[in-house]
Amino acid sequence: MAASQSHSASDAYDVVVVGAGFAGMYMLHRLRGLGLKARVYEQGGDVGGTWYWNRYPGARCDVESMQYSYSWSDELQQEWDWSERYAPQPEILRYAGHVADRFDLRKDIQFDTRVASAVFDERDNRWTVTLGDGADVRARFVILATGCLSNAKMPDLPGLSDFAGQIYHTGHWPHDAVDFTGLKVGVVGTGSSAIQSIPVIAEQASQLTVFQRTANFSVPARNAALTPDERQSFRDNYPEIRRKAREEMKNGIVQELPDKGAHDDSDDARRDKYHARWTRGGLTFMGAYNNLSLDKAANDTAADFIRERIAEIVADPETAKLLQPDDHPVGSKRICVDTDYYAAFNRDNVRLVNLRANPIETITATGLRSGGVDYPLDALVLATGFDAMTGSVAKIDIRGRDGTALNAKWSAGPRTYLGLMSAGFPNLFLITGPGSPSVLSNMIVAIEQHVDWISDCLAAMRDRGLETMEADVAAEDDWVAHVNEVAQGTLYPQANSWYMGANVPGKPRIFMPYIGGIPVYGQKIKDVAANGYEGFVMTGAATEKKRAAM
Ligand code: NA7
Repeated sequence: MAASQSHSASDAYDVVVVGAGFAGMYMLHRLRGLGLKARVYEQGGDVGGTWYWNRYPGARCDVESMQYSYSWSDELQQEWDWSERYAPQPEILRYAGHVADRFDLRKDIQFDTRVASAVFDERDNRWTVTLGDGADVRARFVILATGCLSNAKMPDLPGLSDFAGQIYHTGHWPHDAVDFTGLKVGVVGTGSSAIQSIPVIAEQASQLTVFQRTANFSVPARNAALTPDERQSFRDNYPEIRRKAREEMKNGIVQELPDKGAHDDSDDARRDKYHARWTRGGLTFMGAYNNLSLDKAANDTAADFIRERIAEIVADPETAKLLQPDDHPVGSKRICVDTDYYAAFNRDNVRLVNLRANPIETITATGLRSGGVDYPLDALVLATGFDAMTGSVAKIDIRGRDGTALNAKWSAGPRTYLGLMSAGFPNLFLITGPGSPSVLSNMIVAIEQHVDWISDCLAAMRDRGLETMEADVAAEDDWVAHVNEVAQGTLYPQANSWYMGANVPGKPRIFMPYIGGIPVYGQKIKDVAANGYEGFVMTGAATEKKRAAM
C-alpha cells in the first residue's frame, strides 16, 4: 500500500472518508494510526454527523450515554462526564467536539464540503472524488461514513411552498434557537423525533396540533441526572461492559437478558415483569422476553401492556384510542423512548388530528387542511423522518467498474456483502451499510465493529502487497438472501417501517439491516478475515501493474 509520503500531489490520498460523524471520526483516527494519508469531507460545519443536524427540541439519544460512547480510548471514557442517563443532543455534540479536539482530528477534515461523485478508474485503481465545488481529489480507497439517519426526507405535501410561516424539519433543524412561544404550531409525524419534541414544543406553543398518520409505541425514558456513583460504577466495569456489548448482546446494549418466552410466565408474573421494565424505562422494555420479536402472540402481550398504559395516562378516551398503535407489532418499528409524550395530550393547548381518517388535503398560507377542516398554524414542524440507510449514499454519484452506477445496481434495493462492500465497486467500503446490524443496535458499537474490521483489512492488504479488494458477486448474493431470510423469520417485516424503505414513496421494499445481531455478525466478519477474506476478491500489485500496462 502506498504510504502517505509516496504521494507527491497534494490532492492524492490513500483514503477519502465521507462524513465526520462518529463513524468518520473514529475511522480517521485509525487510518492515522496505520500511517495512511486520509482526508475526511463533511457536509456540515463541524463534526457530529446526525447529532449535528438533529437539533430539534428534546432531541436525545435512546441508548444510555455511558454505553452510547466510544470504547476505543480508555482515557476518553474515564474522563468524559455524561450528565444524564440519556444525554441531550447538545451534550452529545459537545462530546463529538471534545473527541475531535482531544485527538486533533479537525486538521484532516474539510467541513462544509459535499462529495458529489466518486468514480473508479480501472486503469490505475484509483477513485476520483469530486467535491461540491467541482474540485477533484484522488484516492486508493473511499470509505462511506455517511450515516444511516442523516438524510432528512421532506414530505411531498401539496401547497407546502405556499405556507407563510416558518417550516422546520426535525432532521435539519436551524442552529439558532427556535422559540415557539405564543405560536400556533403544527407537528406532522409521530415517530421518535416527534415524540421527543412534542412535550417540549407543547410547553412553549400557545396551541400545538399533532398530525398523526400512524401511532407508534413509546416507553418512558425515565431520564435522570447520573450520580457520580453511577458513573463510577460504569467506569470501573468498562472493560467487561464493552466486551459484553460486543460479544453477548444482540443489540450491543448491556442489559439483563431474558431466559424465557412471554407465555412461560403466568399472566400476573408477566404483568409484573412488564411493569418493572416500564418503571425502569428505556429500550430494554423489549428485552422482557426472548420471543417478543418472533412470536405474534407473545408480542401482543407486550403491545397490550403498552396500550393499557396509554389509556391510563391519556385522559380523553378518544385521544387515547388514537394514540394506541394497532397496525404493527411492538418493536417491529424502532420503539420510541419518551419523556411525558402521552401526558402532553392532557394539556389544554395540545390536540391530535387523525390523518389516517382525514389525510392532509393541502398546506395553505395560514395552516393545514385535512378532512375539510382548516387548522391555523404559525409554524410547521415536519418530523417526517429520513431516507434511511441508503439515502445519503444515493446522493453521491458513485461509479464502479465499467462505469456502473451504484444507484443503478441498487435500484431494486441495496446489495452488499456483509454491509461492508458492494460487488463491482473495488476499494469502496461502507461503515454500517445495509446488510449489517447498524440501526438495530447501539450505533457506536456497530461503528466500532466496522471501523476496526476495515482498519485491520487495510493493514492486511498492505502487508500482503494487495492492490484492490471487492465483494465477490456470489458471496454478495448469498449474504443478501441470508439477511432477508433472517428478517422473514421475525415480526419485523410486518411493519411499514423505514427499515424496509416503506416511508419513502417508490423506494424498493427490502429489509435493510441485519437482524442476526452484533455478536453473531462480529464472529462472522472475524471468520471471514481469518479465512483470507473469504467472499472478497483481492488482487495484488503485480497483477494490477500488468493490467495497467495493457
Ligand atoms: P420516523 O420514525 O420515520 O417517523 C416519521 C413520522 O412522520 C411517522 O410518524 C410518519 O408516519 C410521518 N410521516 C412521514 N411522511 C408523512 C406524510 N407525508 N404525511 C404525514 N405523516 C408523515 O422518523 P423519526 O425522525 O421520528 O425517527 C427516525 C429514527 O431516528 C428513530 O427510529 C430513531 O432511531 C432515531 P408513517 O409512520 O409513515 O405513517
